[in-house]
Amino acid sequence: MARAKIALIGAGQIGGTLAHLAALKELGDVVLFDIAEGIPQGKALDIAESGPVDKFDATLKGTNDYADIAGADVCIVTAGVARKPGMSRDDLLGINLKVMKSVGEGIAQHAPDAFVICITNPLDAMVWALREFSGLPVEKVCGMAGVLDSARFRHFLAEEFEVSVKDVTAFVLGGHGDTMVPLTRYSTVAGVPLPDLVKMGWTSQEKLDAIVQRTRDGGAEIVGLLKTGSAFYAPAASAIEMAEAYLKDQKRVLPCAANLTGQYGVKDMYVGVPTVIGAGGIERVVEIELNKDEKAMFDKSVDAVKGLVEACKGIDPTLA
Ligand code: A3D
Repeated sequence: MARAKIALIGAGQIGGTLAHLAALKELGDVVLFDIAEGIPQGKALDIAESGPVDKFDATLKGTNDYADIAGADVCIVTAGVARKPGMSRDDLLGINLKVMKSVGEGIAQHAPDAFVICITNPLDAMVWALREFSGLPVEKVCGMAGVLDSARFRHFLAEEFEVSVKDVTAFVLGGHGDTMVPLTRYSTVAGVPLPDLVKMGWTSQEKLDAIVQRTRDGGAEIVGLLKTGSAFYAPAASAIEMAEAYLKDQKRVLPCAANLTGQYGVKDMYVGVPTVIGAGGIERVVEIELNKDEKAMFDKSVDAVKGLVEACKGIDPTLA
């Protein structure tokens, strides 16, 4: 069987890391696309030259021509601008919306059968716009945020409990922003929910609340440290997990920004929810029961996403 083809639209910090991970994991042949001349070509060649050392079989090609993504099985989109200190994700809306238009059209023309994972911020609005501009089926277009937000939550919890990250599961719902909803009730250490661990004296409610807040601010914490850009290792690893679930039909249960058709009382919007990812793309949205407080937090998050989508429609009338 021929190798899968993975197109990475945007060859910046995340794009380069995605290419490296995809090659190391032998997920398929990689095409790195960017408007910046030389960057995708240079990164592709550099990674290809690591192949003999790391012993992976994958070709890597850098390009400035959309025609080279033809027939891609997966497209991961990071094209656009990243945050600098003092900027919120929402500050990127206007400029990245224009980028989503050209990317959506490029994918529609050259890789209409691909599973598309958007990473560009502000995530929930950009994935919605990318779907609108590309016209691809909603189940084939999704956004990466929940896997990353949950990974951050899991990392902080594993540190607090001094246990392996492998035994910590975490649930984060809602938009990828300050209103995201880390669900402690559905987050566990080896199946034991966090509220029970508080009762068992493993941690205090105050410490748990602080971890929840640190998770919400996880992106800003990295931006504050790096000063020249935003996180890229963990975002890339998270999108690769989603791409692998699709390519290998793993039916993984992963949180991601998915188009809702009435689930959680939301229609025609992309919001972070648990999903099943397999060969059909987003095969299912998992609708869990939320208590009153969780529902209120989720609704607040949905309202924030709604505001951004309305702002997109104001900038590009073709979206209205
Ligand atoms: P960066 O290193 O700046 O790479 C972006 C790349 O996009 C650059 O190489 C640009 O040349 C390229 N580009 C710009 N316009 C176009 C275009 N029209 N077509 C093709 N390529 C273009 O950024 P990064 O890789 O660090 O981040 C990429 C995006 O991901 C940003 O919007 C970040 O805010 C976002 N991000 C999202 C998360 C989530 O969890 C959702 C996490 C971290 C970063």
